[in-house]
Amino acid sequence: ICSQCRYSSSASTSITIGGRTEQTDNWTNVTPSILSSISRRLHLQPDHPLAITRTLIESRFPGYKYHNNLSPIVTTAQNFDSLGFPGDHPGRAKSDTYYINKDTVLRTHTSAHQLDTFRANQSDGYLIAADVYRRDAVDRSHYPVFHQMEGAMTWDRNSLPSGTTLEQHIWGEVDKIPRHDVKVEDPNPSFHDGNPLQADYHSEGECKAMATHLKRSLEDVVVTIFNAARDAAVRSGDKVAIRESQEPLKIRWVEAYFPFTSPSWELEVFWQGDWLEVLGSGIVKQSILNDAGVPSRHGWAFGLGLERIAMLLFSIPDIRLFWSADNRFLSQFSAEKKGFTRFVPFSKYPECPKDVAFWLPTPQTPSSQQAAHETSKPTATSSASSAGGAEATGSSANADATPALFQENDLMEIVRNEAGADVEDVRLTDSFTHPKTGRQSRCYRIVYRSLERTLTNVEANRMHEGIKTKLVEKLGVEIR
Ligand code: FA5
Ligand code: MG
Repeated sequence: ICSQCRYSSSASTSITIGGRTEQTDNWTNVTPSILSSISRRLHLQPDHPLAITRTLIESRFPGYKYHNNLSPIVTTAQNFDSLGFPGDHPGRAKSDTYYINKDTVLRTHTSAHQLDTFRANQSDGYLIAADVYRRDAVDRSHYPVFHQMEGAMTWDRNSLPSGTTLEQHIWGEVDKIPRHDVKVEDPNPSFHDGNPLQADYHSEGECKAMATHLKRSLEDVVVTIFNAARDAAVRSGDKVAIRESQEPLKIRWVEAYFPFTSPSWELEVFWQGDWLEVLGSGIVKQSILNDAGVPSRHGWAFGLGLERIAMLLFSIPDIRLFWSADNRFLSQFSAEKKGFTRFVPFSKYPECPKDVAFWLPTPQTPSSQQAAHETSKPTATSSASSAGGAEATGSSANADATPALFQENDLMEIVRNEAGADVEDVRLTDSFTHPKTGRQSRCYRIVYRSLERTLTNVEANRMHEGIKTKLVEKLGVEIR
């Protein structure tokens, strides 16, 4: 039984989380370690890098209302239906989302609160910072719990300053956003058939004005973060860091798709030689504002990954570090410090890679399939599979013709349960089908490395054996 949440995986039919009791059923797939993250509230710990990042972003949206205390336990209606996710969207699958029961999930994104926040109609603009939960890959930029900041701005067509149209009013607001001398690529048309204007509700001019207000607001955030990171590099005196920080900032808008915005875009930043996606955004679907009882409001929304931004800002190399209770990590950050500091890695402990190869269970009878994976789902493709809408999950064993009964995320979950933060990376290294028997084989490389100490080979072996045992027990694979 987990002391944090009084969760017992065996006979119990309910879970108590923070004083709230929820029934469990055959959809339940939350684990004690996931539930124990709920009480951490990293984005609210004053000197934590995620809280410092949150505060910096909030400072670029003066006058917005900030919500930082919303419960992560939401209904499937809030997380999916209210946002127009179709019933068969892969993000709803048990392999991607943590279910408490059939109707209750740990939010997979802060957009779960959009409808309620619009309905409360307390302000034109709002920000929501919160922990979100996704069954996902294991590597240095993915963790099953991370933090998002949602932002939205809407304007009420019925209460504009007299004598101005909605379009004129928004362009006036655009002029108030600080402009920066930075290279922004934005090659796509504002809208087109694949990413259409909501022509029943907005004119082209209104859509362009809202889109420009959205893009300028977020460019301002990214530039602010980069300037802070640059100052930190200079202050650190580290020559390599200083040289890297002098590279001109490059950002670009790429087209995206979300069920709850149209048109939609993602913002990417060129960082350490590659384009890094930092947020998704778009013009709010009018159906949501109508359902929220504010049909005369129109506007935009975005959702960004706070860890991604904090990793840029502080040069934090591994997402697991945010969860560290080690003082060598925590003591490096302070909300009081004037300016930001670069993270100085306290040590790099040796890695310990180990492979596990196995045969996938052969799809025989429907009942054996049922045992391995209780709900069938459309096989996730590597893009558009995540619960938020569009974050690609990278190399996924499910992208090929793998039978639905082996879900790569189930393996990831077993690794996390057995080895927790001592695993840095899990990667598919080999995959083949036996020419005669047709059986499918997979080989994964699991890299064990603690951020806080040197793991002994005996310890790594123990974790590895534990993982193998659970793979056989829970997924029905046969170790090769
Ligand atoms: C969403 O979650 C949408 N709700 C964003 C949105 C809001 C769009 C409002 C439109 C309007 P996405 O799944 O792409 O989208 O996630 C948003 C951001 O969260 C990503 O750009 C990335 O920065 C971050 N993110 C996604 N998955 C992870 C992860 N596993 N670990 C860390 N950060 C992640
Ligand atoms: Mg995305």
